[in-house]
Amino acid sequence: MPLSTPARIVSELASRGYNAEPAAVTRLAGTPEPAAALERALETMPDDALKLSADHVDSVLERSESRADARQTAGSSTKPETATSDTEDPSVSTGTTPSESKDDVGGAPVETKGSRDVDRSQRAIEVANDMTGNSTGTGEYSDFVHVFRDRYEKLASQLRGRVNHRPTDAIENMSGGSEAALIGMVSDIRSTASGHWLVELEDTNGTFPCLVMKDRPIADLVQQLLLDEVIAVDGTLADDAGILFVDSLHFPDVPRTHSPSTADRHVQAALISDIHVGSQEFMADAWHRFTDWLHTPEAEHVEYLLIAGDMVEGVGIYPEQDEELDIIDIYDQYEAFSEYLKEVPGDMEIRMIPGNHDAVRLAEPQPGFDEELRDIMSAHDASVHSNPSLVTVEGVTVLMYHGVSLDEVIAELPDEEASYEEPHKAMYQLLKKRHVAPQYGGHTRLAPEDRDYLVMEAVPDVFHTGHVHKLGWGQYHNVLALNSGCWQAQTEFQKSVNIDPDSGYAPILDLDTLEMTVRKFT
Ligand code: D5M
Ligand code: FE
Ligand code: ZN
Repeated sequence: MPLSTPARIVSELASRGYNAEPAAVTRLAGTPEPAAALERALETMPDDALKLSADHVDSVLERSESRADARQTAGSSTKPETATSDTEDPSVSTGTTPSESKDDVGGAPVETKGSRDVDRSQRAIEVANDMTGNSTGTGEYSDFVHVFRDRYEKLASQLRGRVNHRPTDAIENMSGGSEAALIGMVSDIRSTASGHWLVELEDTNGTFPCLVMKDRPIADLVQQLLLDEVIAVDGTLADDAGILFVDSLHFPDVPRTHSPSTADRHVQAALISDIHVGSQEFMADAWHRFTDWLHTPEAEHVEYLLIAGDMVEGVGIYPEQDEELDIIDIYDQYEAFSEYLKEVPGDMEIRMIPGNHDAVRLAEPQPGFDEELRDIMSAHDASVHSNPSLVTVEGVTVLMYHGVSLDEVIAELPDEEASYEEPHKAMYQLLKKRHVAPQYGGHTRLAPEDRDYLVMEAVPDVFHTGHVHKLGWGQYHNVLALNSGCWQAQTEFQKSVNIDPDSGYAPILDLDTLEMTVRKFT
């Protein structure tokens, strides 16, 4: 049996009575000859090991790599493709640690301003999924039913090709012991007295209980589940057909074949967020250095500025926030923000979305600002779209989302899947679930609209978030996930919970190659 896919590897291991860490499976799937690698891994597995670990697979692959190297007489070494997908290091040029080019243009002479030589006629920008001005929801129960149904339909259509599913009510009438698959929204996750997982799935016809045995490799996938996300499962019905024993579990996910689009010319975009003007911790000096740099010839290809929310500090966002306010009136904060925006070269195209500190409703999707605020910020002619929005810049589709759900993903999932230190990994989870804020009822508030604007219907080329004030980026199935840091120094709250923000960085994206560099302005 060719072991080309992780699912096959998992079932091969299971048929021989082995468990494996998911990362071990992805490593094996990424080798040129997974079947041989699997054999070697099992042969050399320590007798007392209960589970095939990624480390063990790595050691096996390294041994075969050094053998391959020894055989090689010349040429570059052929590093086996051990790392794949979820655990992959970013393939962007600069790796996970930003290549910090310390800015040296602080106090750049004013005459550098206007030195940019740009041809605006080549620009192209399109926006989709912007619900500003189209809010229809009234928050009635029926609206929630409607929006969840839309979520289900959209995500189920992405899963349909992968399982031969039946609606829950049809499964109830199937005979015991038969194979069955269903697609549903996760409505409950519980562990049973014996440590197995009971996952209840809901579709438009009803709910059905699904049991994931604790000793199956897919049990690890249960740790990655969030309530209200849509998944597919495949398995065997119990004798009384009252429960499904799950053999495989599928996420809507981004296809590995996704091939990102790029711009036709050398042009760049700065992707930032969380400016927090109005806070005592807003780093005005770093901002001045950034905008001064934008006026230099070195930055002449940076023609776009995308801001993923929290333009101002806002008022009444968190308890005792007012003690750290520099500007106490929300409109004054936007007036000040508008002044800071004017420092950005006038020829740059600016697109922004609101965040949880901005003066729009908190529930997502958040519409772009109202007329009054747009008016205040009109000096630079910046456009505001809803949170989230799909902004396509010269062919490159950037999904802009502020990122409030990241707090929840980080709180709920195991550290290796999502942490504040590696915020991009939490973003991978959202890409896998094809939804920017799957779990309803926690931090993330949801405003029901006529459809679920938070579903990722299209696969973006770049996923841009902020909110957690940490800088991190990486590639997930060829999608560049970037969380862009902030322009606010550590607040009292962050001090109290040990959050060390990444402040004053500007990630710069080459739209023609999708390579990223990060510039530091502190
Ligand atoms: O969020 C910045 C980050 O800090 C984000 O991860 C939430 C967290 N944060 C900040 N202040 C608080 C309080 N008071 N309670 C809980 N979590 C908090 P931002 O949206 O910029 O405030
Ligand atoms: Fe913020
Ligand atoms: Zn925020």
